[in-house]
Amino acid sequence: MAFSLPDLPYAHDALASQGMSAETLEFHHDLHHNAYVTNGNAAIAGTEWEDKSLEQIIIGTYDTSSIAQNGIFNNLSQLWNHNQFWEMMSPGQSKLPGELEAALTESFGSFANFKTAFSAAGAGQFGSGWCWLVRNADGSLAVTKTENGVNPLCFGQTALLGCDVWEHSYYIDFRNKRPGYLSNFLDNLVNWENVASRM
Ligand code: MN3
Repeated sequence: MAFSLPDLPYAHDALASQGMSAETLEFHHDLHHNAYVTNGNAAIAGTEWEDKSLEQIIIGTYDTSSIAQNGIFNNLSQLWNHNQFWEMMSPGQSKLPGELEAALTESFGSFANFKTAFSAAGAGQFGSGWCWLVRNADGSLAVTKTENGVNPLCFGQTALLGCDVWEHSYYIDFRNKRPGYLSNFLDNLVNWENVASRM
């Protein structure tokens, strides 16, 4: 079964007043995300992975011995990552649910400390990748960063929040200012109710 490109959960210009332009979403969703769909489907055609779920393919093809990974993993992990990413943002200011604020305060000392740690992870990822808020198998929360398309599924973690720090995610709106993109993401774009729903 071939994978398909999900529609954005909002209009292309819905986040423009919050720092993510229609042009960014046209490139990022319609071109970059779509390329992962096309290339991922081509990579699994005729292989043992053809009828597997996205999650099974990601976990099954992740190579712990290689930073470069392989074409199946790279494209389909990025497909999954972007499927999550659009859902993790929302038009309009999102309210931080009390249960999530309490969990973040317990794990990081305060909501502000969590944001500092998350931004530092994203800014500190050398080259392309992602930063994450994850829930570990033991229930604890952590901030992590991963290279290229690697994601929390590879480590048995649940992705609560992820931010794409590939240049294609911020170069149109923030040029080379990745830290500014990250702080804007946390302050204006995150759908905190979606994050809480993943707990
Ligand atoms: Mn991307």
